[in-house]
Amino acid sequence: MDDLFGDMTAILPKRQELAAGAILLRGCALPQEGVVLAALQDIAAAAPFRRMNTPGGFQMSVAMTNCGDAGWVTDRSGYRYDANDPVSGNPWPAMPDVFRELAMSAAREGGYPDFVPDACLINRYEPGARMSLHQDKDERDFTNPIVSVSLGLPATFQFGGARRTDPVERIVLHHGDVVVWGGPSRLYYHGILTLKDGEHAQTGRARFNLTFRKAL
Ligand code: MD3
Ligand code: FE
Repeated sequence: MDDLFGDMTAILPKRQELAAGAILLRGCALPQEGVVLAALQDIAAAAPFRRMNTPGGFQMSVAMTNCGDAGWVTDRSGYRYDANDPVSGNPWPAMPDVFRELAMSAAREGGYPDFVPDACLINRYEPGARMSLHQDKDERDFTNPIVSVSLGLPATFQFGGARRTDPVERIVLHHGDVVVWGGPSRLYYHGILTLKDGEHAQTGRARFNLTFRKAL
């Protein structure tokens, strides 16, 4: 029995609590990397990555697309979730089963067995791209966690607390890492430092981040 338990712990992903309610599952997405990246290509063919404009009139350095029942968009009029891609006017591509299953299994692992995402925001970082410190507050119900999946080049993730002025910590997120952001951490300020140049075997000169949300 001891041996069996020893073997099981060897295949279980390492988990680490980054902040109150934020669980890092290192390498959790690695078994699905191939199917996830293939599904991502199909989504990007139907709803190409684009650099959106902020209400303040800046163009984001991160390129984005979405899948699911709703997609996060920003333009001069503000931030919102929309059922349709504003570029094509078509509904966002459906969320692939492998995406939903990955997010739900990570959420369950993180203590959220009832999480069912309806939206997946997909970020593409090329070298030089960054995301400044912000909160995610455009969803209806903050009791639902957000599940984030990192793919490709590593990036330094920065997270603070519930106030913009709270001290920040940094952690490098690698290909296959998954973080479940629930509890108090759901409303913590966070961002991504400028992506360094590099080459990743699966994604080339890019990092992709999928964030699964219950938006509606
Ligand atoms: C903590 N994305 O899309 S993922 C975002 O790597 C976003 O692209 C970053 O911030 C990225 O909004 C960070 C980790 C993450 C995502 C959502 C969070 C951390 C979070 C929501 C609340 C608290
Ligand atoms: Fe965010």
